[in-house]
Amino acid sequence: MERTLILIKPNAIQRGIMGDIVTRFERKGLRIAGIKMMYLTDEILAEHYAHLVERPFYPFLKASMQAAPVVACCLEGAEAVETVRLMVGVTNSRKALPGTIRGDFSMSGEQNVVHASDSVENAIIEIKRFFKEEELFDYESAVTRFEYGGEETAKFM
Ligand code: IDP
Ligand code: MG
Repeated sequence: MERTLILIKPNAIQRGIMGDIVTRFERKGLRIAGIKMMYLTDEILAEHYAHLVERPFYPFLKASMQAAPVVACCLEGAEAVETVRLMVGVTNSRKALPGTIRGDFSMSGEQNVVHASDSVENAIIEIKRFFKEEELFDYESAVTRFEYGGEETAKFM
């Protein structure tokens, strides 16, 4: 099954909506393979946002990502990367559709509550960046057969 990486950002931790965000993914039927709280170092942030380090807003982004711990979460499900990106919504929360996490919980393009991997290749890299092998759990979900149809089980599991 496909895995993706979520970071619940410091702004969400401060605002006390961490549980609401985790609940959305649980309700959707994504299995939590790993979850932990951590501070982001300069090094891990520069690696994670390598595509943005030269941008003028990077110092603001860096400060906002180090203002409190983040909660890193590895989610698993059929086509999890694409599904989670759809649930999260577009980068600028003001443009994110109602019903998405950013659309429902944020007014900001920077303080946009959550990070989600943007491709299957990046998800693999990002999961390795934030989790050790022993921090990811392969337990059996008791309700998988009620969450997916037979055809999907054959295709994705
Ligand atoms: P994404 O989080 O939707 O994948 P990216 O372009 O990868 O968007 O940007 C990473 C993060 O950098 C965003 O979630 C947001 O917090 C911040 N960011 C992106 N563009 C801007 C901007 O133009 N101004 C301020 N912050 C930005
Ligand atoms: Mg991104």
